[in-house]
Amino acid sequence: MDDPNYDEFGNYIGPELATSSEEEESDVELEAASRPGAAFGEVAGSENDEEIGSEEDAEDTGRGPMAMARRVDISQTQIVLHEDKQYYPEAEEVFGPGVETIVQEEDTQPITEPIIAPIKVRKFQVDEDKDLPDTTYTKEFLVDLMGYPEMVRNIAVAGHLHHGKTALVDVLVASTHAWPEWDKASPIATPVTKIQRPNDKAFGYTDIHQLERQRGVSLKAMPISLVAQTTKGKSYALNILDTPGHVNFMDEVVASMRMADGVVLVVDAVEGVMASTERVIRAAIREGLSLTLVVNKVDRLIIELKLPPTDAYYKLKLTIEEVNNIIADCPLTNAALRVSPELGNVCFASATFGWCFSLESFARRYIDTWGMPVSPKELAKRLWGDIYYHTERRTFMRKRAKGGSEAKRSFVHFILEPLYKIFAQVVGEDEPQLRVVLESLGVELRKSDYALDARALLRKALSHFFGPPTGFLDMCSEHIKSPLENAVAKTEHLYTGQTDSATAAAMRNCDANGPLVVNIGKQYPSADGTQFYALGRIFSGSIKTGEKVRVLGEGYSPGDDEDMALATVTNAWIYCSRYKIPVSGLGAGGWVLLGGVDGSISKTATLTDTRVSEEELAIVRPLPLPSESVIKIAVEPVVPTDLPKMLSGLRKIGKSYPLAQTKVEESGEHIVMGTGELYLDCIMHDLRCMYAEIEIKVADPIVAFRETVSETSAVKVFGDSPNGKNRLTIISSPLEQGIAEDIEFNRVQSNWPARQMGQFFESNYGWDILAGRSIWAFGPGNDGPNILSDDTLPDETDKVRLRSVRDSIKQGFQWAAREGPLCDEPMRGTRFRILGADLAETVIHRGGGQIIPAARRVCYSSFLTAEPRLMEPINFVEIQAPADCVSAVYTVLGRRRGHVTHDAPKAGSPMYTIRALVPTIDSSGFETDLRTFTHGQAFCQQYFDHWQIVPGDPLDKEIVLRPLEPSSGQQLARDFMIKTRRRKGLSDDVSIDKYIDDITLREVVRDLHH
Ligand SMILES: Nc1nc2c(ncn2[C@@H]2O[C@H](COP(=O)(O)OP(=O)(O)O)[C@@H](O)[C@H]2O)c(=O)[nH]1
Ligand SMILES: [Mg+2]
Repeated sequence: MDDPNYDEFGNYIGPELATSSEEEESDVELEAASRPGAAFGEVAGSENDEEIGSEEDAEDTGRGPMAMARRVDISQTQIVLHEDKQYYPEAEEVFGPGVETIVQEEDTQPITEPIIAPIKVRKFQVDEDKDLPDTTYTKEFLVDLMGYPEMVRNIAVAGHLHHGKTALVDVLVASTHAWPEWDKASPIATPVTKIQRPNDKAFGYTDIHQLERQRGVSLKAMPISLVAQTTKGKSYALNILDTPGHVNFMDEVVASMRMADGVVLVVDAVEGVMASTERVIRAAIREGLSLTLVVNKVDRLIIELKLPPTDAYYKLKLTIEEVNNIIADCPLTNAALRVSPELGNVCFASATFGWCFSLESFARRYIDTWGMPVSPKELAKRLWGDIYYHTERRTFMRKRAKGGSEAKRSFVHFILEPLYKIFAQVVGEDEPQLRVVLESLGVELRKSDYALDARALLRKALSHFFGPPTGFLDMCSEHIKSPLENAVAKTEHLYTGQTDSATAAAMRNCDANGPLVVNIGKQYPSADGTQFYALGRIFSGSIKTGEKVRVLGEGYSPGDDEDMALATVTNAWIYCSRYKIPVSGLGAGGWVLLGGVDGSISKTATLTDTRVSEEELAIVRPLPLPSESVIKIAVEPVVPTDLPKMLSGLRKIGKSYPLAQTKVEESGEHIVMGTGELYLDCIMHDLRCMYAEIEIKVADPIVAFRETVSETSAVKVFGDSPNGKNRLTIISSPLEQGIAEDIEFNRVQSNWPARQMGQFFESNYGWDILAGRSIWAFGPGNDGPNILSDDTLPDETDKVRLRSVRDSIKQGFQWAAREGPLCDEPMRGTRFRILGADLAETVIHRGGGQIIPAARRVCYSSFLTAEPRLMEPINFVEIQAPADCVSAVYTVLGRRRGHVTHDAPKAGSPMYTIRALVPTIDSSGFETDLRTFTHGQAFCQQYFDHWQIVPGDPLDKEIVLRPLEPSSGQQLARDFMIKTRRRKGLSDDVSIDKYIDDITLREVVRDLHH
């Protein structure tokens, strides 16, 4: 600080500097000189007053004369008004006419956003909406036929994965729809032909979703309606839902069965009955539907396994018997239900070769060709079972004649041998001989057909030989009830309203003039994924476009009309997967696709019209979907501001996937729950590409847990209400095995009268009759697998007072059961018994605000004193593998805490079937692992089976968990609990003090866990 002009702080203290006006002047000068305009003497003039000023300044400084001279040089000397002056050319002059120019301010738009966005093609499905395809019937005929419920059949085609359901539907479509290259029209179909089915022309008419096409597997239940004829030439309108076979998509099957009157079960002749087949049978019987069977892929017995005809018969018979065994095993079966070819409810098919026949339709061919003097029914009866045909005597016999090789089993003689011959001839003979043979069978092919490769030629020859699948129609028309016949059963099974109301009566009569009741069972997105349409079954009345309807959601009940909305039906169609036939209205019995009503629907809904009076309003039961969504993933948008988009996407996912559930965890995580890896994968695809169109982060999959107790509470636990005037004593104990399932499957219901409840528990579980009668509630919800009962003694407790707070205690219990104390997961299989209640005298002191939290806390504390345990979901796994891979399968299972329950060769096939149980938490990636270990030779299907207690005490503080090391054995429970708590943002350990006030009691509980 030597400079005398500045003080020690660096402030200027020297003499005064030049004045501020001088400063300004010099600044302006500089500016004027540096601007190019100024140098050119401002031909273009100046932009504002200040600049005019600067020009004058410039003149003053002596550069003026030159500038003046230039200005004079300009030829345009006429005066142009300031506002008319054109300084710059217009965009049009530069770029020519017809070019749009956009002026953008710099830096106001993110660089990631294009100024002109490219046109997006939003198309996720194949459709032919432009013009309806040609069909063998007129569309009007189909619509007319829908008006006669007795001529309609509503069918769900179901079965195991890849057993040929879609291919079977293709056969029906191919016989009624114009065949021309279906798939050429669709832009997203091209990859399929490469991946799948290179030479046989099975298209997957009902597989329209982008993912279905790419992966060659059905993921959604897709409907198609068509008209087809029986062997006798009678026309029926078929509404068919082609369901997915993958176990993860059981929800779609259940939703389809809800809409249908009967199930066509498709079983692969080689693989036989598999895990999904069994589940389908059980679900169909639970829903009370008729069951018919199609044994598909019969060609594999001939071509792949090369079984001799007699053995092929045994294999087919075995498959049918397997189905019958499961039917017989189902609890609700009426003993009469059996599938067998001679009864007419079994068809044989080879969908890729385009045929499907029943015994009767085959018999008719014989009769028509050779003019046999019997009725097809009579002949058909003799074509199955231990009936033999003596070729020389030409008679049917019950027993094979001794030593006579002339007598052959009739099925083998009349059906299998000719079939084998056609296969052999087509594959083995040259064109001239083959032509003779085929023409003798009435099959005339074009010359070009003979040039096709063997498979294609076989398909042509066989589909010509068998003709349209009339046998299938016979089966459906005879063995599946029409909506009219089934209306009573369906109404009783599903309708929650008064059975004696006019609405219920109309539903039972399938009355097209009655009040409107439509059950929306599924929703379908439009091809661009922006809207949803609702597919429903019309129980009674007629739906018309333009009509106003009430939409009752699943949450609707007569006392609670929050879940009710009004909507107008904007469109009605008959839905055929790839195209929609618009209709102005449709009557009871059939299915209809509606536009404009889906706004308030999340999963299913009931539509009624205003003619149904307020008192009669009731819903059709929601889908009976058991708690199968046990795998969870947490999702989060990469860009946090995209959250609203993701939320609206998640809402759409909920509509499109019947079992998908989404919820927000306390920590703010968005959780999506699904049944398995494929299911969640499809959800994420749809969410990312179709519905939200944003990038989404996904956390590793985790599973849901349940909390339960393993002992009776060690002490009688009591708890006081916040005001200290009420004291509740509750103890908890585990429920007997099976009760939780009974409650969940509604085999016992909370609204039953006490007497019935008592009887149920007495006869099924040996409870004291009073214990059953004193049950107050199930929870959480009305069918939660926990029980609250009142076991107080009248001479100890004031029962009247206790009854007055019953609802509050129930609420406290429900709350506790929904969010257990271990890690906020629901409780399961726990019984809470109220042993004592010391309640305040005045009503005001025992209000909900006092009792609910008290009840909840006592539930928790009694729970914690009863050796609480964690339960985890266990998957059932079915693995198909060749014999030499079996040991590898064991290895993979062993690494994932799995154990084998069944291991046996599959009769009549080279494969082994291994069934095992694997904890769901260890099941992610199992399939990939299995494939790697067996070089892709093993296939597995897995689904949630049951809940099982995790070994170890979750509250044992002595267990030390080491980070990054897998826990095992008795440590697991604690490991799972702590990790779940951390994820949910809870404190690391369960604090017992939070739930128990009494200090001595706390000590007791602490001791318990040491
Ligand atoms: N050999 C043979 N293969 C078939 C037959 N029907 C279907 N397939 C094949 O089985 C696979 C699965 O068929 P798909 O209809 O998609 O099965 P879905 O899962 O039941 O719908 C496809 O590759 C079909 O080509 C059949 O009758 N014979
Ligand atoms: Mg399919």
